[in-house]
Amino acid sequence: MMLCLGSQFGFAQSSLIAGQVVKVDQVAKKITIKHGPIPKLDMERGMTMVFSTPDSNLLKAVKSGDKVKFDAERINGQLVVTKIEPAKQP
Ligand SMILES: [Cu+2]
Repeated sequence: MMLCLGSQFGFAQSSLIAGQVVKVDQVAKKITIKHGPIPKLDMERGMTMVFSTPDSNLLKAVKSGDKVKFDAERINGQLVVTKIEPAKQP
C-alpha cells in the first residue's frame, strides 16, 4: 500500500528524514528513496518511493546506495525533495 497519496498537509518540521537512495535519475529529476516513517507526510511506516526534485543540483550530492538524510514537502500534490545530504556514518 502506498500511503503517499493522502491530501492532508502536515506542519513543517525541521527534523530530517533518514533514508537510503535506491536510484537517481538526473534527467527526469527524480530520486527513489527507501525511507522511514514521515508523519508530516502521512507516511506512518517506511517504504520505497519516487520523489521529484526541481533542483537537479541536489541529486549530484548523492548516488544510489547512499544513506541520506532528507526533507520532503508535498507541493501541488507531488512529493518533492527540498533538501538531501549524505548521512554521517556512525
Ligand atoms: Cu513514502
